[in-house]
Amino acid sequence: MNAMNTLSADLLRARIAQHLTYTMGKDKAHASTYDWRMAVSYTVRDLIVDSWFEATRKTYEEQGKRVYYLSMEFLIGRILEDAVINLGLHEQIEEVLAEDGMSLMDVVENEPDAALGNGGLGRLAACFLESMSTLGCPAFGYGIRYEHGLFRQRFQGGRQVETPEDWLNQPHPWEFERPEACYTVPFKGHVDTRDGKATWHPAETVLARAYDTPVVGWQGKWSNTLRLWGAHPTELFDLERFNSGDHTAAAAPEALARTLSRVLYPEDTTDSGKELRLKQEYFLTSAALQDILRRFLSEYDDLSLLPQKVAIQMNDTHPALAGPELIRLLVDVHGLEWDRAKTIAQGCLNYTNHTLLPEALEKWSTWLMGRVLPRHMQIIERIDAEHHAATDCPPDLRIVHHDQVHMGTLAFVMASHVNGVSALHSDLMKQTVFADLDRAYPGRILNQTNGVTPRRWLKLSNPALSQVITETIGTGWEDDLDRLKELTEHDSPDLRAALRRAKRANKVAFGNWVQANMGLTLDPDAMFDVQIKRVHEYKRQLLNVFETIARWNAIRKNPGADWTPRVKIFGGKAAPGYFTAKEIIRLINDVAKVVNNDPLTRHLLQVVYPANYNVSMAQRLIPAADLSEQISTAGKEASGTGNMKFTMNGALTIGTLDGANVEIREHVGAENFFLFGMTADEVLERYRKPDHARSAIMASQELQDVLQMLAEGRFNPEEPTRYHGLLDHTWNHDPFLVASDFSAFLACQTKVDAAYADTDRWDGMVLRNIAGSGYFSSDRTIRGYMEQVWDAKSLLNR
Ligand code: TH1
Repeated sequence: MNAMNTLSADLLRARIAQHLTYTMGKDKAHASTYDWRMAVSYTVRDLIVDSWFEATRKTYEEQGKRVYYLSMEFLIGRILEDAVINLGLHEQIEEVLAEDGMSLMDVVENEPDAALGNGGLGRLAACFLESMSTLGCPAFGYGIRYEHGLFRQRFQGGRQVETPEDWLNQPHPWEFERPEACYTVPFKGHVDTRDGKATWHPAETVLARAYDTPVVGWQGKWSNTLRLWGAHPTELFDLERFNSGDHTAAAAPEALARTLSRVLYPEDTTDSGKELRLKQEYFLTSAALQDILRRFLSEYDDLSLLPQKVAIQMNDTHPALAGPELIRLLVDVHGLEWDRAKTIAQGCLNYTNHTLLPEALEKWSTWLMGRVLPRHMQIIERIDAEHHAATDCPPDLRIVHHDQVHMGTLAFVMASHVNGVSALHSDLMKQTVFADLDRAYPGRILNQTNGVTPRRWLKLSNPALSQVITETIGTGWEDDLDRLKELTEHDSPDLRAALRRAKRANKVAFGNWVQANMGLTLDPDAMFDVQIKRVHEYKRQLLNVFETIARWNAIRKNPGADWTPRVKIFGGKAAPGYFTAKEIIRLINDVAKVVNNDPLTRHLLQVVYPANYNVSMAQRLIPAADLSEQISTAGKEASGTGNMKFTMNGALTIGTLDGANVEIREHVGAENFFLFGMTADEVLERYRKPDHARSAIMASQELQDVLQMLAEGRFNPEEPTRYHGLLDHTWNHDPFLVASDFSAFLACQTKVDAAYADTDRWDGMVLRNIAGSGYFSSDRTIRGYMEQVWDAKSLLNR
């Protein structure tokens, strides 16, 4: 039973009033939404603290193994609403606020999103933290407290414009600053070696200070900690320089240090190779490992026990310096022998790979690594020499070759377990990029298919559907999502109608939001066809916008035909330096402008692209979606996690056999999934045809028409040549096979139209998608990691 349910509205009322008066210094007559939000946040936070202490106490008492999730990104979004849902306080707080004319929704929406991540990888880390708390797995998330999260996106004349994000510009009620948890992180300088002992004399140092946020699990039974590191100067301020009048120079050390935790790098799935990024990665890794060792040594004195008590997960290669750093701390600081230190480090470390795209595999020049981290460069060379000696690997399998340090190889060699994020992706790891390493270290690669937390992505974001589910199968599905299977046993016209009503209510709500924010009126009975994700060529938003243009052409040719009305909805940001992705954004906006103003078609086709897609927008949009576009080139999307959220929320998928789509299709049934396009094998085959793009274009009149319209500047008469570069790219390169999959995509979309027009058939498919989505709960994923990767035990109910 949820302990918090016994909390009376009286108690909450008193505590909120207390915080409003004494923490915020406001009386009700003058309190703003912000003041109320802070008062409610402090009240809810207070309720989490007890379970947080209790979890720490239990972990010490049971001497449990702790899991440390190291990630450069945690895309958590809003915190208050999540805590309120997990504590089951929604109704009570709603009631209390209503007495003062406030709504919980307004209060919740006053909170800025914590956007400390780019996309799937960062959001996965946030879902994992929540699931680890729900499951009572003792864990810490370690990340960076970026002052500025992912940039804000605006459209100016259809073009993406980036402005800084500013979430810390106001007090952040969820964090506890820990001035005592503070570590020195060294950089640069030189290494002296005497009698075989290395001493690093760094030229720069920065302080890493901890900021803790409690992460509460479902029903408040357990809370873990997200510990984010902020960078501070080791010497505050040069008073001598200040007194002599050089005020700017006096503040230089402070400015230098702060840049380390100033901004999140906005590259998703690409590698930028900048010195500041390397320093950020080391800053996180070193602070985390010093903290882990300090905590371990406060409880145990034998460092050989470390692998029994500590599991460290490297979220992609970004924290892959954890290998060399742990060896450095064990050898240089704690005086262990090299062999023993390396064995201990390997026993603690694990590595998750999230992409096989060559441009995303991190590499650092030996020159940069040697300059920024001279001691680590030595350690990496020795790990590499031993790896070479043990496996007799060819030169390109070495960690260091062609004057570059290959972080994927380093992470692989230093890990106990290496995992991919979907069944297909893990297989491809073994067959392609990591084939030789898999042979050299057999059994190291395993699979853990991603998942998402059903608390945020169903219970919180889709109350209408959640209510239908609870009315049908009872409560308890929230932390046992396989129970959604029971929905099929209750299949009936009534249940299908209830699902339909819930979806329609969500579509109306989203339509109202679009109306208020963009001035567009949407038809809630049209099919809401949604593609939301980072804009990247491999995700093929271009394929979707080409289909949109072809659809517009087809409707105009025969406006009286029996069309299924559609609203095509796009959302997503492009990396600021990614030229082609930004061109695609502009094209979508240009097409939207023309199509939405066509009186002949606008009741049948609308294109909507709200700016600044983020976690909160996803929470509005996914519950309102009928169709989920998961159309990446097969073999390129490691998993996808948005695809899982849509399935859970009763949207049907049109998708390729890529990433986790493969498993979604298996779980919901092939007949309830719109499959199209080449398989990963066929993609490889197709790339071997030198004229793959041109021959595919010549085979499709519809595609030729689309390209011809772009050539003529049909959507941008003010500058008709605008998309000539994109056209040339499509005709002559088409690196992600948009043309080769176009006809199959068009044909499949026709099937989607027919299915949507048959309401009862569609509703039956929706039911089977929701019922089959239980596997994609991140609770299942975390159980997999606990059993197969971390060997960690739940401490709940012990
Ligand atoms: C994403 C993958 O592209 C996606 O398929 C997967 O579902 C998600 O990770 C979670 O596993 C990645 N995001 C990044 C971000 C960076 C570098 C590589 C990847 S892969 C910065």
